Amino acid sequence: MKTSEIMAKLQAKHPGESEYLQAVQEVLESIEEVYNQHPEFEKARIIERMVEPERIYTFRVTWVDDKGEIQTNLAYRVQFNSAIGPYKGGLRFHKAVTPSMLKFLGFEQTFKNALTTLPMGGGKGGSDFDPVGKSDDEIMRFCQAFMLELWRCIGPDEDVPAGDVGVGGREIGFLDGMYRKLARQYNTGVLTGKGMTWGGSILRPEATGYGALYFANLALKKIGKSLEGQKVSLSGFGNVAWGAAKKAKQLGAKVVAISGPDGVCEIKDGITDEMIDYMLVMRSSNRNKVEDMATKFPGKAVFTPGKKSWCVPVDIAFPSAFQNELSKADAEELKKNGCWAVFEISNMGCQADAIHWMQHNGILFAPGKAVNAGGVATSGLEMTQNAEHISWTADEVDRNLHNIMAAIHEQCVKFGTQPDGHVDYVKGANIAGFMKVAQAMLEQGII
Ligand code: 2IT
Repeated sequence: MKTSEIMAKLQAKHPGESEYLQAVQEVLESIEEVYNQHPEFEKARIIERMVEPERIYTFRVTWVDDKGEIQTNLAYRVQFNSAIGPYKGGLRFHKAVTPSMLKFLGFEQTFKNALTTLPMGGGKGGSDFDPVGKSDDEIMRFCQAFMLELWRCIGPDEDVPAGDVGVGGREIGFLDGMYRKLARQYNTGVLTGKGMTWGGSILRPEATGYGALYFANLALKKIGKSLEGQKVSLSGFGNVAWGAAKKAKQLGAKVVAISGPDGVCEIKDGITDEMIDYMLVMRSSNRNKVEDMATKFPGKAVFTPGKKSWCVPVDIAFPSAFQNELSKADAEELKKNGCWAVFEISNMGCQADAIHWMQHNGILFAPGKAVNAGGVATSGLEMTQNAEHISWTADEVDRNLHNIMAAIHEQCVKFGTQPDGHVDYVKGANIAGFMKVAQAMLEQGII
């Protein structure tokens, strides 16, 4: 297998699908050498099969806005790979959603889910519905109309969606409510991220951020450091950044920046618990403006329009908002200001040349599919609790999450340790995830 040859064919077949092609390229580059040591993979054409989704549903969602006007959106569910379990992965509601974006996310999800140690295949879905400026009623009507189509494509042992950008607890509530009504199934666990009184797992809202900080702590421990006393920046102010801020603070780090599409908020003295709570209010307002933090906490949070978190001097940066949010120029600025580690919590948060640059310029870098896997792992734990008809305690969930993040870190070390002893976390995560999915596909024959 040659990455360049496979990529040339994919580019011709899927022109313009830039995010999808970027995600595939990153994985193929990492695994090429290992793949070529396994002629049985090549014989079964594993790569050619693995890079294409098993199935994509495309559907129209029509709903009525508060003015009584009829709106039409496009929606999708990409069922990427079921070799190791039912399709599992979030739903993204964002105006820029395209099949390319969901294919990249479904592809990444497949390897991420493999890393969690749990039996989950990869999937992703969503819509070009833009939640910004919508009322709660509009969000409910959209979610209901979306589920009217989606419900026939999913099932607790078939495909289990969850949240992603633009889909949090409120949206999962509306989606699950409609699913229950249509399917007449009330303990199905067909969605994860549910409310605590109706089948949700305690700590699922926090899990992506908590898991990321556990992972970072393990990677730092390996090089004789810790999070204690480090200055860190996050991007965005959504569910992921919220959980990361909470755990970073608990572990003794100082969060000095969060951001939004409108700019960055610098918090020189470190984020407080009140500010962390306020992130939730900001998200549920649907305004999508980080400036609101500065308005609420004048003098403590200072807003600069049009800037990203990466201009604030820190020790460690945690991209936690959206794909390709950190460019090579951002990486250079971070380094110039003293940053020495970047843990990607967003999916494909760093551009390809930024990753290459960081790896060659002494910045410790770990990719989203390892760092952010605690979210979907805890979704897996929610599925287990639903299947057992039981709710675990916070301690139990947290212990499991911690063990899973440690197992993911161990796999990265096993597959990513280089001859000079340093760990290439990109290679480690990609090879570990790939080997598991490839082996399963091989054993299941040509299907
Ligand atoms: O990117 C992700 O891993 C998620 N959005 C969470 C998926 C899930 O099924 O919990």
